[in-house]
Amino acid sequence: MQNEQLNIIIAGKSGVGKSSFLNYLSGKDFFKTGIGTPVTQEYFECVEYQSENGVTYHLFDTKGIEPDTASECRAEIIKRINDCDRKTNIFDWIHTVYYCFAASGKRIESFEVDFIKQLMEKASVIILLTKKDLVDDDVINQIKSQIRKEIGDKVQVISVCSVTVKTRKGESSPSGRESVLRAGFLGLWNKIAKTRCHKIASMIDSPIDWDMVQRKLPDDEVMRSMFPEIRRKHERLSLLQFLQHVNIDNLWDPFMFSLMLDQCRKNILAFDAEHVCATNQNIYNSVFAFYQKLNGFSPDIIYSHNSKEELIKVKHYDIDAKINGIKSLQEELKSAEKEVDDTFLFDGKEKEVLEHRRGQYRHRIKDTAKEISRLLENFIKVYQTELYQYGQDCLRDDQLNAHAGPITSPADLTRNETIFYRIYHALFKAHRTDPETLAIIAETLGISDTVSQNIINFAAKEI
Ligand SMILES: Nc1nc2c(ncn2[C@@H]2O[C@H](COP(=O)(O)OP(=O)(O)OP(=O)(O)O)[C@@H](O)[C@H]2O)c(=O)[nH]1
Ligand SMILES: [Mg+2]
Repeated sequence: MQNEQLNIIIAGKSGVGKSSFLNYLSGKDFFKTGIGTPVTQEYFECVEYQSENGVTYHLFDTKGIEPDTASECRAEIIKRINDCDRKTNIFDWIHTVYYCFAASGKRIESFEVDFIKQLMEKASVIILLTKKDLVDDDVINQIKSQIRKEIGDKVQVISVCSVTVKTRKGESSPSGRESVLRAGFLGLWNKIAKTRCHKIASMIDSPIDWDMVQRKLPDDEVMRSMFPEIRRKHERLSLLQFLQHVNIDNLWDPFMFSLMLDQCRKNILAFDAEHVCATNQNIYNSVFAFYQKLNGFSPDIIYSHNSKEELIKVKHYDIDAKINGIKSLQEELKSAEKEVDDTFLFDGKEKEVLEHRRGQYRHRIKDTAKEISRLLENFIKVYQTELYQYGQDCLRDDQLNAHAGPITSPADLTRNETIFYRIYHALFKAHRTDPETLAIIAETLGISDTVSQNIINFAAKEI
């Protein structure tokens, strides 16, 4: 993949520290910041940041959201995401939205919760608790549990401090940047996971080729005059939706349905499940190579093959056998139609038979379409679970390796890492830093060898 870049929008109420955070993240004093009246007045002013590992970040600042401007802000941000996501290159999409709450602020308001939920459908959202230097850990934990309750536990929450200022707790120093940069990967992954399933399913359940239908129209004046209306009405339906749900005029049924079934048959026969799975694997490889570039280590992913099995079931669906069954019903239908046409004085029995045949015919078509849809739905469900799991694996690795690189500030440590760091200090004072004991403590706290070594190195430098 070329042009590897992550595009990120930051949003949140005015004064929560959006611009300050982007300045801290990019290491440039690019955005104006300040207190009092809203500072940032434009949407999507952009700063570019190149990380040491060669990943480009496009960071878009936005105007603060307030209750009275919430709908304008929402519309602007959602529109930008939609516009970018239409591009073919995945690296042009908007991958992540950082939504900021000030840890020192008042409670989270309901208009913000609604907005975040809406954003979560469009991009992956990371919640930043800004100004963490102004509050104690208890407050951070309280806000985190409020977020979990109101927004759900799938959203990542990272607390950050973006500036160096004197506070009543002493001098604050910026922290949280590494975790935020690292979390950017998940936005990219979630986007791919979301779109890829549907793209594969659409190889079978494709849009209807209406031009082809038009070309094949029989030389029948009534049919030709009615065609534009039928097309207009069903233009947006997919093949399987059409086959399952549409009741068109009697005259059209066999003609329309057999053309649609034929398209479906072609799609299934042309569908190369093995090739699709190999392509998936290539996509995983390149995305996880990107992950490695971003994080400095490969994610430890155990691939499953359940979705492949589901795809092979779709491929093995014997559509020809189904179509042959339907064809013989079509013959019966034709002869029932002829019967009605030929009967000059009928007592209604012929019509009854015709209706019955028609019902059978439609029923069989719908059943076939339902079976194929069910196979596809199963595939999508299994595939989404798999992709979600891979994302979770990456997240787990991130947490495990959170400080696989050098540590710059104790404020960056997680809860258990802080415990380890404090125990190390205490043991050091008592001259009891025996490696075996330390290894046991690290393991008990779920801290990897690399990370514990980094903490020890950092603590040793301090002492
Ligand atoms: N103590 C502390 N102050 C911060 C932090 N981040 C930002 N601030 C201060 O908060 C004030 C507002 O910061 P901005 O970055 O301008 O906030 P904003 O969200 O961009 O605000 P608008 O542009 O008005 O929407 C500034 O005075 C910053 O110095 C932080 O982490 N800790
Ligand atoms: Mg601003």
